[in-house]
Amino acid sequence: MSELNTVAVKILENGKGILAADESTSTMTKRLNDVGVESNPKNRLLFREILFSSSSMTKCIGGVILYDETIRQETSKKNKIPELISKMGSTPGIKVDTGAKVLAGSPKEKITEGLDGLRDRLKEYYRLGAKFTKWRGVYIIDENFPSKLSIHSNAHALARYSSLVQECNMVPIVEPEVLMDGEHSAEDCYKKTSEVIQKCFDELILHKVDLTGIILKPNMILAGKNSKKKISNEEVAKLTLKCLKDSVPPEVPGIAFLSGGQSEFEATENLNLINKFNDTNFIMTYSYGRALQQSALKFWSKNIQNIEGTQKVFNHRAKMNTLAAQGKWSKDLEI
Ligand code: 5MM
Repeated sequence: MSELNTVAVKILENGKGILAADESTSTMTKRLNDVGVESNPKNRLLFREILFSSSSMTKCIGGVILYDETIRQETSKKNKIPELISKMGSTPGIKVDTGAKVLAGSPKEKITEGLDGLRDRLKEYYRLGAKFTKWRGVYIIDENFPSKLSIHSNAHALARYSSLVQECNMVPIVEPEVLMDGEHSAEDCYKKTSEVIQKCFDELILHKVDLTGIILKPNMILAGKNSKKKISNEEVAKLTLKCLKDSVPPEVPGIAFLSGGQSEFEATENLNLINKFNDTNFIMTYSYGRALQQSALKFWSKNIQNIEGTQKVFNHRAKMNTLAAQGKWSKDLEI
């Protein structure tokens, strides 16, 4: 197997998952302001360093996605952040897109930017210690959306990004996120997500991306946030598996779901059921941002010097998700 496949599998194997700590400064500012903490480089680093030095980094978190600001920061003990992550037994990664902007030609939709100058930025991130990268395309669901234009242009960007990343010896995380916002049914989410993922793979193949050396980061198949027709967690798991079985080529080693606005509990429960029913060869695990950090952030905001207490809350969430990634989680393990 290729070197990239070895890296991808190491990040995802044995129930390990990914901590998505790649919030851009504006998103992180919103998260911190929501819990009453001032957003400045020192506080952003403080919270993240607490997570990156917790014991679950060794046992549960196979990889951490960083943001440009964080990969350049030093810890309180003067270690580089990627060094801390590697020392804890995990793998440092980096978000390399520069955000989703209005899509010309379909202004209600977004296209992710960041291809200009990417080859040089990748070389720098590699030197800084990154072993994998992330790029997120976003899609909305409505009667006429996602449009063909959005599906095509985002898939094209994800494929161009992926081939540049592999050229630079890193594993690309391919993240096509079909958003949960709206009133759509789970059936709509299933149809649109399948179309989006299939188009991504058409483009990845066209761009000669080695599919054994990527990680797919999709949404689960869920009814829209404001849908009147909710489905059970079992149905979520079964529809998600059906969608991925039919759309993802078998060479892909692993799938790491985003949480997409689900509660921490829901994201864990759904992942657990997906793994209980998993009849594929894909590793199915997590790459959660909000669903791994919410409780820890809330706890930390009450006393930002309480490192141990915050780590305990984070370790619990990471452990629950690592159990779910093996289909071994149950409700009574929650505290
Ligand atoms: C951690 O949040 C990332 C988004 O940051 P920006 O919007 O500020 O660029 C995001 O890409 C994240 O990695 C995924 O959406 C998964 O996060 P969730 O919270 O959906 O699990």
